[in-house]
Amino acid sequence: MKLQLLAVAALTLLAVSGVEAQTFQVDSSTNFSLSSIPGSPYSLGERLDGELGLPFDQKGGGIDLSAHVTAALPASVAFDFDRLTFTFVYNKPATDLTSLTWTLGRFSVSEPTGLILNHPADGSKWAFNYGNFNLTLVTAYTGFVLKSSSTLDPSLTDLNNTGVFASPRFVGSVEGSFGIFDSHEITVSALAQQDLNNRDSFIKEWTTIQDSTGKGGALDTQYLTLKVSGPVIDRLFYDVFGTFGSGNILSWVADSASQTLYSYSYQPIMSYLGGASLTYFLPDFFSSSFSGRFLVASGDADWTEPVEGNHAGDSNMFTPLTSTTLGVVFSPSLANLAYFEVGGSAKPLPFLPLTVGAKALGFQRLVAGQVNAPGVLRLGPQWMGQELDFTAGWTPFSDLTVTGALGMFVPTAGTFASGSPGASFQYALQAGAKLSL
Ligand SMILES: [Ca+2]
Repeated sequence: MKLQLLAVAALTLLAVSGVEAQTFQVDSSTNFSLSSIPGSPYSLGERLDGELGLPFDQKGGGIDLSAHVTAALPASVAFDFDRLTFTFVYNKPATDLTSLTWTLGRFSVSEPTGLILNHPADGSKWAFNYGNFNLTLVTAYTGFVLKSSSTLDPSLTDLNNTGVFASPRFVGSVEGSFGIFDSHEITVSALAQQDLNNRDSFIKEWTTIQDSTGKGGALDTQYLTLKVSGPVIDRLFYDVFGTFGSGNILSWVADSASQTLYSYSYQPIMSYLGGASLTYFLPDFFSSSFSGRFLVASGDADWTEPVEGNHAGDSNMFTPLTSTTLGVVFSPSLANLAYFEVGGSAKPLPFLPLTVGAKALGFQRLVAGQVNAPGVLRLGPQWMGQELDFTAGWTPFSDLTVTGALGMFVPTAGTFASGSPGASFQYALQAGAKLSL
């Protein structure tokens, strides 16, 4: 499929070259990080991002291509397309319809929160613009993305995937957004994903002996999200959302008909994710901004493992499809978690293109039980710890940005095994440079 797309791209390139101005851009990013155990002790990476844009017309139609090559220590090299799309724009195709945009190829699939799914996939996207109302339909497949550039990790099958390609999942979404009271926006989204991994690789339902080889089950999930955002007063903006998560998950649950009194069966998922944020901009005071954010992801006290751990009844653990970075050091999955964040950023010197920021973070389990973060004990305290993060970004030239981040995490006693490295203090240091070539 990729070869065919490339052939079509090459032909179209010949056909349209000269019609509109094409764009070409290459960025080089170098990143270094150093952190205490249980993170990875150090990493050094170089990434080249290439972008090519070939417009068909002045309405926004055209070919968009972006691809990356990465080389990193500890040793790894990878290449993949992040985006390869053909976009067709039709203005006023019907009465009331301002424009219709059809995108075909590889693009990033996401949802209104950006916290549940953020992943490249191949498929098609229809965007209907009715002026004050926008409707987007997406159908896409993740199984042509290379494993090296995939962050899909909701199931044991995904985590243990040693193949060349990412876990094959079919993703479908419908999203509608409209404006009310001038500047507020309401977004409603329904997202569903179907696990297309080989059924033979799963543990068979009603198996009565617990698996010890790392196998799992099919994980199909759906997410219904309502999000509202807009201004509270001048320069103060809010954002509130709620997601209901459903689906089916293979669970090791009590079964009186089983000789072992337990067996595997698929149980329904009933979960939620909620969030709210406030951001206040003070452009006259060192170009500063201040923000607070709260996220809450449902948990399930009977889960025995961090992934596919349901042990009784429904699964109430929220199950995101891709992971989200919270703290520079500590970044548990959005499952059984209450997350608090306050911070601010400013340009301290008016004559210097330097932005500095600081954030205080707090992490709490919602219910006593399993969370999904390396090394965190299932029976540890509810309040897992707090973190302080400092960031800096400096743009000495328009095509060079230098960034730095330092994070310090103080776990509550008992969150990690007593005496283990990082049980009382963890840190991470990151430095990066991005150059547009
Ligand atoms: Ca349960």
